[in-house]
Amino acid sequence: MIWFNEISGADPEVYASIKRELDRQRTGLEMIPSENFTSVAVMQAMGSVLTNKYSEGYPGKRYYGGNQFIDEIEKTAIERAKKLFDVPYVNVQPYSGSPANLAVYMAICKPGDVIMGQNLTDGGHLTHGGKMSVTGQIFRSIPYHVKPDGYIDIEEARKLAVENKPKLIWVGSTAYTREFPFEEMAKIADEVGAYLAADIAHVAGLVVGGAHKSPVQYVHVVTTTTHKTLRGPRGAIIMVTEKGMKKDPELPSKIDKTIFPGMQGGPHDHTTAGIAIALLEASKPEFREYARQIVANSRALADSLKKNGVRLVTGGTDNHMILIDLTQHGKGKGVFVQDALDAAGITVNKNTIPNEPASPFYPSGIRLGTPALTTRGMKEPEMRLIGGLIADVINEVKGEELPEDKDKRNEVLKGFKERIKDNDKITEVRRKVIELCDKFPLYPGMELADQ
Ligand code: DSN
Repeated sequence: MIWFNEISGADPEVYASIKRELDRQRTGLEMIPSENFTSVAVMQAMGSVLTNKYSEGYPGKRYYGGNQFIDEIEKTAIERAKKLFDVPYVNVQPYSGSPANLAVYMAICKPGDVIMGQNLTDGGHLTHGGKMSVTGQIFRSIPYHVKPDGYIDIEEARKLAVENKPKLIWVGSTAYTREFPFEEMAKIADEVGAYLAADIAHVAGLVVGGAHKSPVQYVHVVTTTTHKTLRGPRGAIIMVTEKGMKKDPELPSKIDKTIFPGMQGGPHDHTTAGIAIALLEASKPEFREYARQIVANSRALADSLKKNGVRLVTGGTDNHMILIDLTQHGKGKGVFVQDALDAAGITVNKNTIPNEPASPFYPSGIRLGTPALTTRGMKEPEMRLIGGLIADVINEVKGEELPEDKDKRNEVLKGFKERIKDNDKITEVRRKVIELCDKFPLYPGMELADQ
């Protein structure tokens, strides 16, 4: 069956790009830990007539007419999320993770209030009070850090909380490879009377699949994106727990009002349908097996990298993610390794590491993970092979140096990108990557038209 054939006729230029992107996804190893491959059912919901509708408001309370079927879909998504995460209140309308988190702030805090979150270069997310984010500008952000071993410094977090009396504390982050300490952070939040919000965007699929502890009994609010380990469309959910309801019974209505009319207009109903489908998929026994395999793959990959001489932050992983520390080869090497892996068809992202010796733009780490490869059906033997390939690429480029001078730096990086494409080792790894990908076809029935 020819897919997206209408686009081919209507806009050959965009069609050609979609085709090239599908080919890139099929012939490469997608290892950005926040990415995944949705089911075709989720994708079809995203391309359905639901994209045509406006439905400001909530089920039964819409501003526009014609929303009877949109109401059905949104109620289904809400009920499924309540059941799957075991929470009494859910809002499925946030456009994505950043607006979801901002809505939590606006429902709970006033500008100038003290908030706490994991420091950005220690793995925290921009929206947890990062200085470049409005959340670090509207609120007085006190970041907590990780210890030299890479684990969250609970003692420091407690001390900072006692000293600064935050209104809101975030637990959960974007580049942390160990279980989130929900229970320990709850003790701190309860001690100082703060709200505790868990951002489980990265591990939501592991939580519902039983492969990561759930935050629900410990925190007041939970946010998550829906497109990472949860494997749905790009969107987000905000939840209030029983503990949150007890702290403030008005919290659900405050969050609803903050999302609409406070921050957003009409919800993206096609996304809501995709979220509903993804939640149904995530409630199946196969999804539990998927979640278990993501972590098993991550551990196998971590072991293989270590055996091949690669150093990891915290020395390993409890979840879907691994953070490579490249500082044994010098500082700021992440950009070279990312570009070389890209040329070999292995997609990862450069990332800061705790105590980053370089800069967030030219960091010294690589963040990678296994959710998308696990969706493709890869298991431990493939992870062992991939660990070796990544180590080969790192060894090939570890001697590259980043000049201090900005202009020289751009020139060197441009030259490197060109040069690395023809490197024999990279070409050999690229060939092996294609061979491996051929054994695990992605969207096998999805043919695109010749142009
Ligand atoms: N961009 C997401 C990630 O990659 O973790 C977070 O916003």
